[in-house]
Amino acid sequence: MAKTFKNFIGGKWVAPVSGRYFQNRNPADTRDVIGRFPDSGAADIAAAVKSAQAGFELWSRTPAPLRGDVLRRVGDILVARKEEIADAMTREMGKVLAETRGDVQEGIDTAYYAATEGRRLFGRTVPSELRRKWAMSVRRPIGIAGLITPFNFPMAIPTWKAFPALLSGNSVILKPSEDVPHTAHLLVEILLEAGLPEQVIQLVHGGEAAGRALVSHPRVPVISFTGSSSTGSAIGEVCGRMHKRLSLEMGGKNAMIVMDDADLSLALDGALWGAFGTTGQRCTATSRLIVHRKVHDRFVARLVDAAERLVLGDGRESRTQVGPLIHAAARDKVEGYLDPAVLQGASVVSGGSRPRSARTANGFFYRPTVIDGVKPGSRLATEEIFGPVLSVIRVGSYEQAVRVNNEVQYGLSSSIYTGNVNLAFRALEDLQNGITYVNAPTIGAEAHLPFGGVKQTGNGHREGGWEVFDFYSETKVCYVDFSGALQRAQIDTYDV
Ligand code: UN1
Repeated sequence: MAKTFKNFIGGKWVAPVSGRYFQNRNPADTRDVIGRFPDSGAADIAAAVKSAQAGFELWSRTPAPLRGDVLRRVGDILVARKEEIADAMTREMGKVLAETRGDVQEGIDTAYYAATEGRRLFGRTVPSELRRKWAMSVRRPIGIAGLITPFNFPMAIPTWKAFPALLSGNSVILKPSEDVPHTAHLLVEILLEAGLPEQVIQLVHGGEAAGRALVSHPRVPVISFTGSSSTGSAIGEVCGRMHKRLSLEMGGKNAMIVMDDADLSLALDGALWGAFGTTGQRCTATSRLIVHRKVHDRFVARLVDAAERLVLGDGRESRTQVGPLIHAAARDKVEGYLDPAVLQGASVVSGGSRPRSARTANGFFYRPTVIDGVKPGSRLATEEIFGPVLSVIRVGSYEQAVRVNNEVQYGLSSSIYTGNVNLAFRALEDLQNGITYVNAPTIGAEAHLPFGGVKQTGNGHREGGWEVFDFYSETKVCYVDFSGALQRAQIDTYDV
C-alpha cells in the first residue's frame, strides 16, 4: 500500500477536508507508486489562509537578518541531503540524476542568496527639498504569498518563489504541481527543521480546485505562478479583478541561432543539451534551431547522428541521458506535432516515435526528435511543445535569423553561436528575449540573476536575483520633519 501524505496547515500535517487523494507515480515506470497525496479544495485553502495570517503577524515582525538565518540553515540542510533529494526527485519527475542534483543546487544557491539579502534589503535615503526633513524608502512585507509551481523544477522553482517571499517577511501557501508533490513535501519538512515558525508555511496539495481557491481568496494579496500561458491568463483575470500583485512565468519558444562562423562542435553540444536536457521540458528549452544555410547540412547531419545515440531510460541509472516525459498527456501532445497535417512538409530526420525497448516499456518515453525544413510561422515554429522536439529553420543571413527569432509571441531565452564579437553584441540588442546567451544554449540561468521573459512569456516581473525582492515587498516611503514648523512641500521652498 502506497504511503499517504498530508497537507501542512496550521502547524500540523493534516488530511484534506474532502478525504480525497490522488496518486503520484514514477513517469519512468508507472508501476512504481510514490504515494497518495491530498486532493485539496477551497476548505483546505481557507484553513491555510487562517493559519498563514497568524504566521504573517509573527514573521513580518521578525528582523530580516533573522529571517535570513533560517534560510541559511535551509541551505545547509539541502547541501547535506542533496543526493537523497535528487534521487527522490528523479523518481517522481523523471529527469536524470545530474539534473535533479542541479535542481537541488539551484535551491541551495537561492537559499544562500536570500539569506544574505536579509542583511541588505536596501531602501533609499534621499535629500528632501525642505530643511530639517528626511526622506527615505524602506521595504515592508506584504502579507500571504500564494505560490503555484510546475513539475519541471520540483525543488528549484518552489525555492525561487518561497525563499524571497519569506525573506521579505511574507507568509507562504505553496500549491505544488500534482505531478511532483513529494519534492514539495520534502522542502516543507526542511523549512520546519531549519526553524521556520510553523504557521509561516502552509503546503496544500491538489489540482485546479486548490489553485483556483488560492488565487481567488481575498486574503491572499500576492500570487506567483509558473506554468502554461492559458492557466496564466485565467489567473491574471482573477488577479486583475481583485487588484492582486501577480508574477507570471509562462511559455517559451526559445531559439538557438547557429551562424556560418560558429564553432560547430560547441554548437552541437549546446543544441543537444538545450533541446533534449530535461526531455525538453524546460521553459527555457531550445525548441528552434535557426541555422545559417552555409552550415545547415553539415550541422544537421551531426545533430541527427548525436541525437540518435542519446540513451533513454530511468534517470536513476547512470547510463541514461534522457528521461521520460512527465505523463501520458505530455507525450500525446508531443505526438500531435508529428501529425502530417502539422508537419506541413517538414521532415522528421531523427526520432519521431516512441522507443521500443524493455527499459522504456513502462514509462512515458519519446525519442529525441529533430524536424528539418520547418517553415517560419508554422505551428512547429511558433507553439511551445514542452518535449524533446527540435524544429530546424534554415536562414540566409543574420538579419533573417533575428526576424525568425523575434516573430513568435514568446520571449524567454535565446542564444547565438558565432565567432564574430560584433555580431554577438548586435544580437544582445536585437533578440527580443529576457535572457540571451552567446555561445551557450538557451538553458542554464543562474539563481543570482533575474529570470524571466518579454512579450507573452510573462507580465514584466522577474524571479531570482535582486529584482525578485521588489516583487515580494511593498515600498514604503517615510518622511520625518524635525524643523518644528509646518513646511509645505512644493510651496515653501519655491515661494517667491
Ligand atoms: C524553467 O524551465 O521553468 O535556466 C526554469 C534554466 C533553469 C531554470 C529553468 N535554471 O534552464
